[in-house]
Amino acid sequence: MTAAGPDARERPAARADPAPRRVVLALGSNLGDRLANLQGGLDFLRAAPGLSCAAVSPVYETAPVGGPDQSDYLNAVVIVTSALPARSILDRCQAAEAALHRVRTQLWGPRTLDVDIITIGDEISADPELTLPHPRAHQRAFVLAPWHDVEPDARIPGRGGIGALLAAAGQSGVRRLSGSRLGPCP
Ligand code: A4P
Ligand code: MG
Repeated sequence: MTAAGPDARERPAARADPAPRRVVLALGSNLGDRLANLQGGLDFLRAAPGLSCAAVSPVYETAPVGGPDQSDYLNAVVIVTSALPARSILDRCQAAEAALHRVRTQLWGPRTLDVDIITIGDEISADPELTLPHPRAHQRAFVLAPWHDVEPDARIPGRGGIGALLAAAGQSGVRRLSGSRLGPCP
C-alpha cells in the first residue's frame, strides 16, 4: 500500500478547497486625507491572507448620499478573488476599517474608511450582519460608476447588469478624478 493510495481515494470531496470567487468591494472616505485612507485600505486588503487583488478602479469624488450634512467622499472599487467564506471576508474588511482608525459615531456618518462588500460571486444572503448583494449598491452611482470602469459587463445577482443600473441611477454627483489613482493591484 502506498501512502497516497487508499487514503487519497477515501478523502471526502468536502475537504477540497473551495474555488476562489470574485469579490467586489466598495471603498469610501470623507474624513482626513481621503486619498491616503483609500490607499491605506487597498494596501491592507492586498496584504490580508486569503484575498488576492485583481483590479482597482479609478477614484471618484462623490456627493454624500443620505446621512447627516457631511463633506464629499472619495470612492473606489476594488475587485479581489478569495476562497474564504463570506464571514471571513467581512472580518478582513472590518479590520481594514479599524486599521484606518474608523470610529463609528453615526450610521451613514462621516468616516475615514468604509469598506462595503457589494457581491461575493453569486452568493445571496439576507443576514443583517452581511447582506449579499449589498442592498443599496444597485442604486448608487458612487459604487456603479467606478465598478463599471473596470468591469463593464459585471452583474449584480437579482438586479441585472451594472451598465443598465448605472444608466438608471444617473451620474449626477459623481466625478472621476483623472489625476488620482490607487495602486498597485494586483
Ligand atoms: N453589513 C451588512 N451587509 C454588509 C455588506 N454587504 N458589506 C453590516 C459590509 N457591511 C455589511 O455597517 C453597518 C453594518 O452593516 C455592519 O455591522 C455590517 O455587519 P457600517 O459600515 O458599520 O455602517 P455604515 O457604513 O454607516 O452603514 P451602511 O448601512 O453600511 O451604510 P452604507 O450603505 O455603506 O452607506 N455617499 C457617498 N457619496 N459615498 C459613500 O461611500 N457611504 C454611505 C454609507 C452613505 N453615503 C455615501 C457613502
Ligand atoms: Mg458600511
